[in-house]
Amino acid sequence: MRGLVLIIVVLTAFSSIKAEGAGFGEIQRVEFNVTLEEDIVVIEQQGKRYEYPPKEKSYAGIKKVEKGDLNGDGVDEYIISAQLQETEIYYPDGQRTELPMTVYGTTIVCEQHSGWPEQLFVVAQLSPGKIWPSFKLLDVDGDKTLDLMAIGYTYGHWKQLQIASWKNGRYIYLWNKGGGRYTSEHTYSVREDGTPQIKVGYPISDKVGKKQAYVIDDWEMWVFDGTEFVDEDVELEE
Ligand SMILES: [Ca+2]
Ligand SMILES: [Ca+2]
Repeated sequence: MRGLVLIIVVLTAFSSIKAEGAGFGEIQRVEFNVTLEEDIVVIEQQGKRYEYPPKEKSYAGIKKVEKGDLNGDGVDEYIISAQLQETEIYYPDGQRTELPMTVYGTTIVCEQHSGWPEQLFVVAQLSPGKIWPSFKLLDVDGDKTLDLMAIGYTYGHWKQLQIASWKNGRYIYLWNKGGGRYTSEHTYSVREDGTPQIKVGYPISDKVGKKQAYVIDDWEMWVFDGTEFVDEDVELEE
């Protein structure tokens, strides 16, 4: 038993380091454990156990699981979206902030290693928006390898995106703008000539009578220039 515990501790440390090295370590979320039990995906976190497919309908839990080869090595990764409890956040400097009990939506990429087929190693974590996490696997940058578009929503029901792509041995963001609460809305589409674009809306606070409301009336268009998304208006001015 002690040997098993030690292995899990070492593996957890290993996957944390990997996730940070992959450029996703700006904010370290609550650690959780992802395993496979036959065909059931299990996330254990804060003493809670979430299964997919879920046994019952619940607000918190695993919402979507797909397999896809994101790093082009011929082996499928597990991509998992889940709505999880959140009680604290760890920052890279070790600082810890306690939060009121709430939930956050997250999408993780997990690798399955042949030595421990039942353990899924979290190698990347994206958390756009706050609620209703989901994702799409699609080749945004046109290099013939699938990229991960993580989708979330804010409480204003604005859709927010983060896009991760495997480049030179690590995951990098192709798109990571906004993502907080009440900050922006992102709409992805592809032009007729094949150029990906993301329309970004910025809400402003507007006082309607005594009520404070947020409305979006400020829009930008970002286009993919082959390497990154650039603001179309800024590009035109040059
Ligand atoms: Ca792979
Ligand atoms: Ca790609």
